[in-house]
Amino acid sequence: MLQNKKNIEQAYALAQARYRELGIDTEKILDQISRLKISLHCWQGDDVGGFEGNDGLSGGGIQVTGNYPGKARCAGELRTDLEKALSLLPGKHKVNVHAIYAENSSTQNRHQLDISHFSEWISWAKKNRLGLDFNGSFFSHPMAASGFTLSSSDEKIRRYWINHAKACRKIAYAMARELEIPCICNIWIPDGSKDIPVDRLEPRRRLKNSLDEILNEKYDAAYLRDAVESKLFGIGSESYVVGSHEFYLQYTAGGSTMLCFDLGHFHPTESIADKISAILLFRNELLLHVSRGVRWDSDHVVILNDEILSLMREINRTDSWRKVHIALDYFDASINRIAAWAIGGRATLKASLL
Ligand code: RNT
Ligand code: ZN
Repeated sequence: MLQNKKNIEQAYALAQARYRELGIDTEKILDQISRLKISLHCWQGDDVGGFEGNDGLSGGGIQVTGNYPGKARCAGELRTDLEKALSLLPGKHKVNVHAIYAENSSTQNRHQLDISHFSEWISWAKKNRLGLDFNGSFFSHPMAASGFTLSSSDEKIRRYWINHAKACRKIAYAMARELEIPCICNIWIPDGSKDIPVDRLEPRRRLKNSLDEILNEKYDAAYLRDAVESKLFGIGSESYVVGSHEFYLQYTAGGSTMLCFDLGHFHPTESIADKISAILLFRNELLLHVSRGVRWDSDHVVILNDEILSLMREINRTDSWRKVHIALDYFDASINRIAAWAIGGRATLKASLL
């Protein structure tokens, strides 16, 4: 162990000298990187199941493959698993919680969630000096069975999800107040159709109206930051996605709601790295869901590949470390779930360092 440490230190000293010749101060960069916060997604630990007492993910165009032993069975277990994963990631980070990870809530009353259902998460975050981010859960629910939520033509369903989204923003704001660390509240909805729809316009109009109503409730932006996440297609929404890239690009233009780019949510040959400068020329912030799509939006564990390297390079070259929020979003249940967190987190940090 000691010898190993000595070897690492010697190798570092050599590298440091070589970098110095190129005018790069490695100590300064290590210091910068130690202050970088990534948001670790709680849902990798239990395959996006949550604790509402159902069997987990159904519908919504997201899928988890695998059945590796050791899936977290309750929030307490999930948090200790997260602690283990975080112990393998240098730095102080954030944890990204989904609404389905509520505790002590009567099953699936997502429109009635409040901060009391997340008090354990908050005190845990406080104890571990972590920030929290938050997400509405618009899937795996009877009210989402039709495949439409905020854009539903059924007013009862649309209203239910509007109330859910409002509750989520309130919770996210309270989390930020409690922790004194801003909380990003992200909205991703699965709405779309498998086959060619007759009407592409009205669902988008309803989504716009829903978002207007949800985001109209004003909170101090020093605490609550809102984000909306687009998608190209999902399983079951191949022909039409209501919340497409163009929709959200237009929806957020000129406003304070930020865009969320998930690396799996574009055409496989599209570069998210190339989008950074185009977006940040017009706005101050961007949320990334760092993921790895293999052939489709498969949500594989992030590894240190060209895509992630070019992404980080672009953040660096545009000097946007303070503007781009980095969150992880993948779910692989075919390998140890804690390893999946650690591998993806470390790859992301390593890419940033490089
Ligand atoms: C789905 C989106 C979304 C989810 C999480 C669970 O395609 O990427 O961000 O992965 O909210
Ligand atoms: Zn995502």
